[in-house]
Amino acid sequence: MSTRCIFLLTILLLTPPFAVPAPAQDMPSPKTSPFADFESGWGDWTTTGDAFGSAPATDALFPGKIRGFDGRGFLSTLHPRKGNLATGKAVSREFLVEKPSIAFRIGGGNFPGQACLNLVVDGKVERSATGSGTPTLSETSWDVSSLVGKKAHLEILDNTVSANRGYLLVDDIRFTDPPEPAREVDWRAVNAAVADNSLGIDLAKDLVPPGNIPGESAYLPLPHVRQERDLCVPTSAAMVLQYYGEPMTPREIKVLSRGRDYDRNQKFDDFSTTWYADLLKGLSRRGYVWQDVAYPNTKEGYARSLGEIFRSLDRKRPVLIDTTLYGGHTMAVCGYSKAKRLLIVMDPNIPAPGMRALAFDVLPVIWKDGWTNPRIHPAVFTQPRR
Ligand SMILES: [Ca+2]
Ligand SMILES: [Ca+2]
Repeated sequence: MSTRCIFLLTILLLTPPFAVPAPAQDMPSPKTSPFADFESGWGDWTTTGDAFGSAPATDALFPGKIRGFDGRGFLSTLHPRKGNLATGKAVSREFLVEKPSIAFRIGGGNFPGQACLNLVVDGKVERSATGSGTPTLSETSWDVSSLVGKKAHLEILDNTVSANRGYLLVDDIRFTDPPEPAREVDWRAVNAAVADNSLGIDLAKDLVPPGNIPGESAYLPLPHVRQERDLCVPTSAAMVLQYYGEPMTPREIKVLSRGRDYDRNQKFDDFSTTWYADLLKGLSRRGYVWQDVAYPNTKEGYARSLGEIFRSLDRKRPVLIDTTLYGGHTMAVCGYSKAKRLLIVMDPNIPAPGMRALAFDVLPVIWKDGWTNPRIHPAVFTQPRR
């Protein structure tokens, strides 16, 4: 079990049973004014140095590697050829601080003062933020209530040439009132409730697997594999591949996702998180064409995603979903029942038989990319080797 899992279980043990929070789409959203989304050129921003192209970056920069931005465009100081060695500065127009909070998404290196987003008032840096050492942007905000009424500008600096994530990623800067609620608190409540089985049902005890009736219900008998540390993605994939008749271990799949072939004689110590893009690229080397899909975290997006999962299961094809369980967890969907209004999933982080049932009403609360982008429902649609 990972440190993250232990941390969340500690919270669970200390916490009374939760009421289930409302799905994200029903929560009141704070009043916000978008300031910079980097969707259409640089706009009012002035850029200097060699870190910036003629327009903000898109996923085409390093396909699948950078996650957590909003829309298509985002600011990146990671250069397509010079990489970490590029440096530069982007400066916004001046604005009046009118709302008590500035929210944004930020990622990249953790180099305070060297690679950072700064709020500058009267020539002085009043607030500053960095990435946390990962290529994923996450939600952050500043309380600027003490600066309301002042003129300010933002600057995004990269003076570092470090090989260890010497770059910064920024997107979706908003002025907001009141400060946005910390989303993580809701995730923990949901994680705890799911781990407590007040949302999930232990299928082995309570539920008879439904029959395969297209459009109504399905159940695919995936073998259960227990994960090591943070290997939930390769382990979920291993369960699906075993179901398809290709026994591959999670370690083999993890190494494949790193672009290498597994060698039993080499020491294995890579228990890091696996990105879907890397998984798909690795498995494609073995002839598997799996598809990574992100549905909008809206009522319409959720309805569409459920319909597509039903169709995939009707065709005997399991689906992987990324959830906020345990702080970020992938499981394999192997069944559904419209009559009982639930999906059946194989959870690699609980003992065999490892099945959970997730109610349709609860699923959208936990089916999110909790690390980088809670606005999407991420899924991988699998299929047998071609
Ligand atoms: Ca954007
Ligand atoms: Ca740099």
